Amino acid sequence: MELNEIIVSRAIIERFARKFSQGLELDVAIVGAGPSGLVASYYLSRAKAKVALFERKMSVGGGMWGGGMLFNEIVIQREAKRILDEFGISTEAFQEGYYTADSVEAVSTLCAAACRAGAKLFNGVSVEDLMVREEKVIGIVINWTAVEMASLHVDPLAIRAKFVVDATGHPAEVVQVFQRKNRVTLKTPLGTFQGERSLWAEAAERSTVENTGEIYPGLYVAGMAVNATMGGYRMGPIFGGMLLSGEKVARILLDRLGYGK
Ligand code: 48F
Repeated sequence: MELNEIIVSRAIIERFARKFSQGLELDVAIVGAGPSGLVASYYLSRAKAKVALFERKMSVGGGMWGGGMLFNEIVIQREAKRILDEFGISTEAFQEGYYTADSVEAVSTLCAAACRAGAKLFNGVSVEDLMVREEKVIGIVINWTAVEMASLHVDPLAIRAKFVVDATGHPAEVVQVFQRKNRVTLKTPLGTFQGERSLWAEAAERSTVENTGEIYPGLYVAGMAVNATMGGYRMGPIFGGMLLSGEKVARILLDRLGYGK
């Protein structure tokens, strides 16, 4: 077979354009492809919701690759083991209620499952703002991370979504930019972005799941962004709460979208 470089270029351009233009109007736009975003996108896509994930970095997985302090093993508590089982990720019992998993196997399997379920993943794309109408979030504003890094003055593009999920982890970047620009009242204890507290694994794992949900009409939080937004604690390298939070936000949104009814 004789290779033609222009066909290679055209194939990339046309296929990407098709994928991108099909993603301009979504049921759910998820910002951040860490564990909570990946899990949420898997459950939503599996139920046939139209979902895309937008990830600033080239690689997905967020803080999961590095386990704890670059020791690439993660810990999951009993309550979340069933999720790893469902994805077919191997776990090993450590002691009563505690399980470990290889972080590379965990991230790569979550990602493959989300893509195969139909989630579209746009890496190297940063969400810099939200699209609003009156008192509701109706989409996201995106640009290439390369544009952001080079501080180029390039206008972004907009994606419409029935629901937006901030799964950006510790910075809860989407919630923060939204509040800064619009001075809105959020569904937090003080109505504003609270910021995360220091390490308390047990309390943090509980509250990250409990408080997963809508923070403003159309805008949801999942994963560590929940605790950052609500003033919860950080949990360190235990990942059950991230998986359960991703599952919970998917369940809430499927209900709101009317899937499975
Ligand atoms: O931080 P991250 O893994 O979020 P998570 O799903 O999980 C948190 C844990 O990794 C860990 C923890 C629990 O053990 O505390 O930190 O809550 O993944 C967040 C992803 O969002 C991307 C970022 O690059 C990362 O991969 N991200 C952040 N801001 C943006 C973004 C943005 N504005 N646009 C696109 N992606």
